[in-house]
Amino acid sequence: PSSSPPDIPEVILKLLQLEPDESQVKARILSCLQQEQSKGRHEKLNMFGLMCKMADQTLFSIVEWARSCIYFKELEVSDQMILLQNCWSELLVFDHIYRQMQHSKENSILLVTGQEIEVSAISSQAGSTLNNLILRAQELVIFLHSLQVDRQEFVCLKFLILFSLDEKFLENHSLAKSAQEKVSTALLEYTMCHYPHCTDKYRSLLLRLAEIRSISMQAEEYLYHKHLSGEVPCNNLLIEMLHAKRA
Ligand code: DR9
Repeated sequence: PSSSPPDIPEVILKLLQLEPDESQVKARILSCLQQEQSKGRHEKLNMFGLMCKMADQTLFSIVEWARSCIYFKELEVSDQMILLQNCWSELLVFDHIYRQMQHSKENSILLVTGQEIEVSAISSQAGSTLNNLILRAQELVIFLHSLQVDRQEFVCLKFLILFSLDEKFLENHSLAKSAQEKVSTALLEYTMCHYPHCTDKYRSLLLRLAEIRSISMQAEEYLYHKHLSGEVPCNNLLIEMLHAKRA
């Protein structure tokens, strides 16, 4: 019937199904952080250390999502590693940004744990690099809000970030290439069909990926600096990923 909403491409429906349940992720990470806090007194983490653990656990969830992801799960583990090493920090930044879009408050940020932090509190406690990072992310959130990015588009962008590396760096060129093409085409189709008044939405969305990349590079630099000054707790997946990239 003409009143039913236009179809969503099959591949986007598959990606939507693979989305982890935010409340489950939140519960898992909260209990993980609580365990951390109940350890012996001298092992207790400060605020920064806890935030690192939180980001670390968020990254575990992202890796788990990727491993279940269409196309990605068909790759050899070696290709999977190459893709994840390329984009892990972008996926973290993107996850942060999408959470802020749902939170929809300009003056505070929402953490995966459900904790809300006032931007003014960050301005007073954080140094210039971290402040700048948070502000750049907030600006991107405002822009994406104005573009009215929806969940369908969000899952496509996340997938395109995962496959953003040139296929020449992978064993399985053809799979990576067809994965990129399939989802780009679906995203283009979807935006044209559902936002016909917003003619350039597809291009505007893809152009923002460069800003996410740039924010994630600055975040890696910040984290590496914190690591060198001994502030990041040990056994940290974030630091392992940083080293893998630099190796
Ligand atoms: C590598 C890619 C990682 C991207 C991770 C994106 C998800 C991170 C989610 C949220 C970030 C939470 C920020 C909370 C701020 C808590 C309150 C605060 O301001 O604490 C200050 C404290 C120390 O600040 P500082 O490092 O600037 O040092 C100040 C100096 O001592 C005096 O000049 O900062 C923190 O506790 C920050 C914890 C962040 C740990 C997470 C590691 C992730 C790495 C980079 C985060 C960049 C955020 C990017 C946002 C898009």
